[in-house]
Amino acid sequence: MASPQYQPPHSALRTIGQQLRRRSWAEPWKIKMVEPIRRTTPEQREAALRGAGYNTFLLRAEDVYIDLLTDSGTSAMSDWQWAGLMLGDEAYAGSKNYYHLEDAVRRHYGYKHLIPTHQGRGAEHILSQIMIRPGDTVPGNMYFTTTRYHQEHAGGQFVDVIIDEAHDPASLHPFKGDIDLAKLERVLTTAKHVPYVCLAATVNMAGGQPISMANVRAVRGLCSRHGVPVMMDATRAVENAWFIKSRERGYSGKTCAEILLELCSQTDGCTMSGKKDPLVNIGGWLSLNDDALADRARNLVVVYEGLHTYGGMAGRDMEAMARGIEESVQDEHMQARVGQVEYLGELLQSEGVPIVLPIGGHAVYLDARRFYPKMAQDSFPAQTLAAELYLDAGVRSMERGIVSAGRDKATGRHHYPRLELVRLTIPRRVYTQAHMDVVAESVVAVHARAERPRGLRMVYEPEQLRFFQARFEPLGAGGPG
Ligand code: P71
Repeated sequence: MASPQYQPPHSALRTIGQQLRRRSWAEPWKIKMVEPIRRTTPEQREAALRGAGYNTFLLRAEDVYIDLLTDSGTSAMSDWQWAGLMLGDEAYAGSKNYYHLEDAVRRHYGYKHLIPTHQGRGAEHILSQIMIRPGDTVPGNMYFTTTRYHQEHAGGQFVDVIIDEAHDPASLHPFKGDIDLAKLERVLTTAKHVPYVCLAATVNMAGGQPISMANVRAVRGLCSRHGVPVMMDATRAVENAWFIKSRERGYSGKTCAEILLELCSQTDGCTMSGKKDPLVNIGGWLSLNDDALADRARNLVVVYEGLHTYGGMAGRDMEAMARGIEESVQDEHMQARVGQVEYLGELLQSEGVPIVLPIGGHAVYLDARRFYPKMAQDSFPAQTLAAELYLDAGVRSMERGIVSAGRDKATGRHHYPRLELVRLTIPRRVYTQAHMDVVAESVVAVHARAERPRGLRMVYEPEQLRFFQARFEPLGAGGPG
């Protein structure tokens, strides 16, 4: 566990007034069912980490105490969603649950066509296959691993057009997800062919940072002048809507649901991982407004996912997602969800832990470069930090740095991203404030002994999306383990 002299700072630091204000952020639910978790000993964690090749993806979940690997598919469903599971119609074709989902997507996201998929990357695959031709350029506000993979797999080349502030973990820009319009215009005027602009809301790899409505409108205007469609990665668009509501002039009086519809109205379609905002454990979809494109997507979905009225999901999964969408757009839910992430971030910030600012929507990102300023990037500082965190108290996090960035396809050399981060990702409706306090304690303890680890070397590297299965060994004495 964390060092004994450390005291959680929040009670001492917050005035009573601030604490009272916190009360209005209490979760709009109570807990009906619990899932036991267990603490482990340092020896057990050391053995588990060694067995996992110092890669948190390769740990057994039962060896983890507090699991902040991802917010993907880890949400707790409501009783209304669980009741919906019992109403699953498992007909092969035309299940009523598909129509419920279609209705929920149309009402809250506003797109005309719904093509269900097993999860987000299924939608990315189909969108990339129907729109990208070899030699195309696809601009986007920072890459995401699976998104870029499918764009490249279809023969396209991803170009990052996010504002420079997004690459600076200390910049306080309120909308670090924004697209740099000059960068985008340059791509639109010089590239041979741009099939669409990929617009993520929020931007995961930048730290869960939102894009502003003003920027989305400007991107829309620019793309329309060039005749290029805009496709949104809407995986966390409701969280993005919450940030627009709380930060952008003119939006405080609108609901998240209204803002979400406005956001989507500026785009021509979306890919969606239902495992995030929509509060389910599996599922996704592709939405399109164009009839002909939607037909092509439906032709492909039957090859890779399943019939166009289930796309890899069971009827019950679609019902749970339709209901999850309804719950996810409620302001009270979003306030508690983003508020919990902010709570953890503020605890860490008050203890001088280097994190990405502003605090993001789904996670707090630790800045591994500032944890380990002397460690070379090819000794994998963020991977090392994730390993150290697991060793300290059994908290599982995810590397989002050089390992995730992979290698340049042409040169075979590592991509060297400016951001070398570890993500503490908060599942929705799963952990309490006390869990967040324990996590903060552990991070502070690891930060206090930051001079110890020497880094890691990669001893096994998979060809695709290497971060999932790569294995490491500690470098020299004092490394993790
Ligand atoms: C996350 C995930 C899940 C993940 C994916 C790849 C590596 C590690 C973890 C998935 C996303 C996402 C965005 C913005 C598309 C997907 C793919 N995120 N866009 O953050 O965040 O969706 O997992 O349902 O296929 O842990 P999928």
